[in-house]
Amino acid sequence: MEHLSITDPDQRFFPESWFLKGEGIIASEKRMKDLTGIFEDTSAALSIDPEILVYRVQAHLPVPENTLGGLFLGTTTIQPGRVGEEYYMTRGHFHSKSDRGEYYWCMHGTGMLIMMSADRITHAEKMFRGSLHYINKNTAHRVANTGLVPLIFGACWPSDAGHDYKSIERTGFSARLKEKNGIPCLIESRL
Ligand code: M6P
Ligand code: ZN
Repeated sequence: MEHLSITDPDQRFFPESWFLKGEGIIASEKRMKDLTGIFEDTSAALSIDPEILVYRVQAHLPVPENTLGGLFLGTTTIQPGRVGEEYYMTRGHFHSKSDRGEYYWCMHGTGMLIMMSADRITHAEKMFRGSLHYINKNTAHRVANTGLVPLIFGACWPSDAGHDYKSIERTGFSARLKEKNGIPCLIESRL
């Protein structure tokens, strides 16, 4: 970068779709076949087309993973849908460096941010266009789309946080978000 130079940004987003474009942006998709074991109702999961798209993530990674002092930014779009009584949702994770926090904010649709502390206390925050969420360190986090349109949320997290999916694969969240009588409710997980 030259002294006194004025340049265009290397990245941008499109406010209508929150699509990210530019250098250093990666994209990934999770289809039903990638989410084996995430939903409680395994027979309902098996009855859904394995190629169905559940969510898509775009992220701007300006520095290598694990860099101390950098930030990553992502947008996640979760399709509307259910597997049995559970809503389409992200896998959910703790951070590998468990003392790193994260911000989420909702840009489109409605949903629920489900958070579980290290001592397995689970609660949820409602997500709607304009909702802002601070995820504390040592807290597992996942998002469910409870509405009928795609849920789009932004995320910003430290570049050295990492993703710990193993803990969730082993013991899950202590509660699941299920639709009961048309209303999203947190229900104690079966062991
Ligand atoms: C947000 C961020 C990402 C995460 C994504 C999907 O964009 O928290 O780090 O990868 O949501 O969540 P998960 O990886 O738990 O499926
Ligand atoms: Zn995270």
